[in-house]
Amino acid sequence: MLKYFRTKQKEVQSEKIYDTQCPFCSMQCKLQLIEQSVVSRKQYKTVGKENPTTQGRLCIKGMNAYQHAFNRERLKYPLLKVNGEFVRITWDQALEQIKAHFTRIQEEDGQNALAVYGSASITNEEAYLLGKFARVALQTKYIDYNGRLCMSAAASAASQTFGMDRGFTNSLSEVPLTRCIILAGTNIAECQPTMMPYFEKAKENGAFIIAIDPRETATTKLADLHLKLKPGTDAALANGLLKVIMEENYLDEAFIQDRAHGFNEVKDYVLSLKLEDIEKITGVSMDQIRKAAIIFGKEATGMIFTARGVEQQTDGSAAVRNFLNILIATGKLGKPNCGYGAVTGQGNGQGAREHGQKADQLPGYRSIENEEHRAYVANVWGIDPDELPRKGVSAYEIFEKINEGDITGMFLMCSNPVVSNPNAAFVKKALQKLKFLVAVDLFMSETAKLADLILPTSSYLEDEGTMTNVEGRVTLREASYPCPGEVKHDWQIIVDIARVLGKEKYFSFSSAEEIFNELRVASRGGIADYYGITYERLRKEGGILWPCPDTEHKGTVRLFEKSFAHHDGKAKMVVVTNKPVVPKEDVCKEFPLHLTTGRVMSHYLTGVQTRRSPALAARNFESYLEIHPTTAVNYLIPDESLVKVESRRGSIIVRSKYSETIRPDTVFVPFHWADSQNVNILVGADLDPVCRMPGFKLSAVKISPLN
Ligand SMILES: Nc1nc2c(c(=O)[nH]1)N[C@H]1C(S)=C(S)[C@@H](COP(=O)(O)OP(=O)(O)OC[C@H]3O[C@@H](n4cnc5c(=O)[nH]c(N)nc54)[C@H](O)[C@@H]3O)O[C@H]1N2
Ligand SMILES: Nc1nc2c(c(=O)[nH]1)N[C@H]1C(S)=C(S)[C@@H](COP(=O)(O)OP(=O)(O)OC[C@H]3O[C@@H](n4cnc5c(=O)[nH]c(N)nc54)[C@H](O)[C@@H]3O)O[C@H]1N2
Ligand code: SF4
Ligand SMILES: [Mo]
Repeated sequence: MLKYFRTKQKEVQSEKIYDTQCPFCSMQCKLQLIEQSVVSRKQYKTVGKENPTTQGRLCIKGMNAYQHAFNRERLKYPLLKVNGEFVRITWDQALEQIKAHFTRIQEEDGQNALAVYGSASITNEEAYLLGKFARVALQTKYIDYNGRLCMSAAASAASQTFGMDRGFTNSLSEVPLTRCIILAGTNIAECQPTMMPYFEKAKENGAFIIAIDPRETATTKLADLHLKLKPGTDAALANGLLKVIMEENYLDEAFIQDRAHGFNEVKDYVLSLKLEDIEKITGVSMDQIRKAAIIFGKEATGMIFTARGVEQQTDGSAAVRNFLNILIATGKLGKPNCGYGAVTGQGNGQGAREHGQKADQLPGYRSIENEEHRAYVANVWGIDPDELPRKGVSAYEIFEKINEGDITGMFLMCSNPVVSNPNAAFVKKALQKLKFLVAVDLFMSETAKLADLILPTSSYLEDEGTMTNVEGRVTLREASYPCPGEVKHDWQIIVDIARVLGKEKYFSFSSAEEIFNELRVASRGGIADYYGITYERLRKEGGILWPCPDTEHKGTVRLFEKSFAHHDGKAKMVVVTNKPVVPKEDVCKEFPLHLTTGRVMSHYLTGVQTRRSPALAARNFESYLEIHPTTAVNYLIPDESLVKVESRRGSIIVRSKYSETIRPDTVFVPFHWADSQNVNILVGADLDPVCRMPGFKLSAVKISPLN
């Protein structure tokens, strides 16, 4: 053994350590990549690093994230499509192509014929710069980003109810101390695994946990009570909970009186409902609804967490608001161990929704339709407010505009919309109509394949910048690994394009930190105020919770202790009816089953990265249909066999996977696979009327065995 150890050590000729953060979810676990040179090759190890949010923990995705970053398929040079084939070109040629095509498109089809499609997986600096690029360099109103498909329902609900949207009102450190927790449509165990210990601790401390999910998951297993609702009925279920809370008088009258508007209207509506009807709508028994409501109402402290199960619905924003109604009615906000958490998804799902990638938004969570906000940002940018475009349309609607011929060119950064958007076959067709599509990616994704020009970019190992994590904590992702080939950082690419378009003076940045310093000023005085945060402080303090208005300010741990963020300081309750404004696709004779979609632990989003990580890909190498055995037998579908799943939009083929714990009227397919396994071919194009979120979590389908 000793001998073996010695030889092993001898083999390692040198070792380098690189600090960074995991590229995947909103936990933003800090990690170190250890690169060892051995005789003939390099070997890698990943270790977690202490930080206030994840305390050095990592999940399997973080541990294996180096595998895709070093994958041979990483794009290393700009690629231009010539006669249907991609050929390598230089950066100068690529920039010339962009200049020629973007200029021609805007001359031929108008200023707004160019669209920008961004992402919440890029840094704050890049998200900020991309928004500025659309408005100042391209002067187009059409910009939106993949966070529209992710955080828009929770964001609009919190903005409307509280007057501001920071995903968590409290820091995670309070979770273990709360007495009752509702986990609604969130699968933390698979999607934010390093957050689980906070909930496990709460349970150890005696908290009662209620999970709301149509399936049993590793998360619902932690719960004391699992409300296995019919997909898409969360708003009605929340009405049921509210009704019991009101009837059993667990209301915090003083809090309602002092801190909120709209209670009486909510009360009148909720008391007019019958619990029997809610049982019918949701499929959750009256006993269970009562039990959940009474425990949540009775306990002195409580927290509610929602994620995409509740939010990715055509009434997602209303459903979230109804859960917020419960918190207000019971006074469980603005005090220790009480609060709300929208469990943010992507690595920078929080920061990327604050600094101007959204169609209607300017940096610091300012509004592009507010004259004061326009004037402030225009001044920071050194332009006339009248030059700032007005608001554009949401992510999916951009593809509708392309289809209609209003948009003819696109700059796409860090997203794979032909796999991630609803009505995927339509999205693919629309993209093929573009005169010029530029995709900036690490890999030849399914969408990059459709591009005219692909620009290679750097990964989390190489690209430094800030990321705002699930708590609203701004963190500095150090990154110093050398870029492969001719790869450039996303921010450098934006700066270079702005230069060839003659807008150099607005984009004269030579480091991420310089961009951040401008972002600080642009966000100053806004809702998401980052002014007091500096790289130096982030290095020293390990992360700062916004708002942080000046450099002496410690950051804000708990929100709404004295007042909410609306002008009068009060929260706004709202009546959420059992019947949504946009009717949902219901099951019928032809399409008799509810389909819902989501994630598995080992893959990330459209899988472009994790399908290229051998250790992760090996855990789930293909998609599947989770189905109750009784349902499967009805449709003559054996376990582990190929199934055709069809909706009104199209069909896919996936393998069956029996599960005794899913609702028999519901099937589940993850969305990490493309082509014939792309579940978004089945999902419809209806959007939430308020926030324009698609209904990813509910479609009507039929299934048949593939003989
Ligand atoms: N492993 C992994 N982790 C990830 C990601 C990933 O792709 N893979 N993605 C990251 C991103 S961007 C995001 S947004 C988050 C997403 O994190 P989550 O929202 O937690 O993940 P999902 O699996 O989409 O959905 C959560 C749960 O909602 C349930 N659900 C489905 N329909 C309904 C419904 O109508 N009502 C209710 N109450 N529940 C329902 C599903 O069964 C599922 O268990 O995860 C982040 N973390
Ligand atoms: N059916 C269904 N569909 C869904 C969902 C669902 O639950 N069900 N969830 C939705 C949600 S919550 C989300 S967040 C979306 C996400 O969906 P997408 O926006 O498509 O996200 P990704 O699959 O992460 O695509 C990111 C692309 O950018 C590349 N990339 C990675 N890092 C970088 C970088 O630093 N810079 C650049 N330029 N490129 C990079 C990756 O290789 C990949 O090709 O999907 C949505 N779609
Ligand atoms: S995927 Fe999320 S929980 Fe896992 S290591 Fe990465 S950031 Fe941490
Ligand atoms: Mo997401």
